[in-house]
Amino acid sequence: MKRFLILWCAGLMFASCTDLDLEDQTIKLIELPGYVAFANTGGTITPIERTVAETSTAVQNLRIEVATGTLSDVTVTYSFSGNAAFGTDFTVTTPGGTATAAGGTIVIKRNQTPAGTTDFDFVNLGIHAVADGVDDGDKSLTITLESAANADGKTFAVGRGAPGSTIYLKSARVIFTDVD
Ligand SMILES: [Ca+2]
Ligand SMILES: [Ca+2]
Repeated sequence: MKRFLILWCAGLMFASCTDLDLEDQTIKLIELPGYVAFANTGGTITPIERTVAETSTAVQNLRIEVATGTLSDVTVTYSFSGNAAFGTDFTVTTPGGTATAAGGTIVIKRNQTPAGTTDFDFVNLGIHAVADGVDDGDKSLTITLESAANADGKTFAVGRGAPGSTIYLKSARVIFTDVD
């Protein structure tokens, strides 16, 4: 009987020692309220604006970031507007996402943290100018962040600012100057 009791106690200790599931111990992992926005590196202008010759081969990388970081990948939905035509005046690189003439999606992977920071996760939306050989005038493209949610179902505000006040860094504008 004594041996049985010792074994029973040992079993109980084993069970409690291996119960390291944080949720069961009423410790909940939650994410801080966050937002997804364009990074405004080195400037104060909002919306971000870039001007590029339509013959330029330099990729315009527009950084989209989650300033608070994220516990899972964030899918960001964006739209295009303006008179620059997708495929004719520009193309885009959207890691993990899609692109059509109306816009698409791009994915901010978890743990894409720039050097010197601790919480940021980000992705670059690459804008490529297209040389068309046609006198078509300057063209304007506005990329607007529409919504964002991570793989855990958490939604993020788009743009920076309190609801009801000015929302910053929700859109970016690229001007393609005609060279023909
Ligand atoms: Ca053009
Ligand atoms: Ca042209």
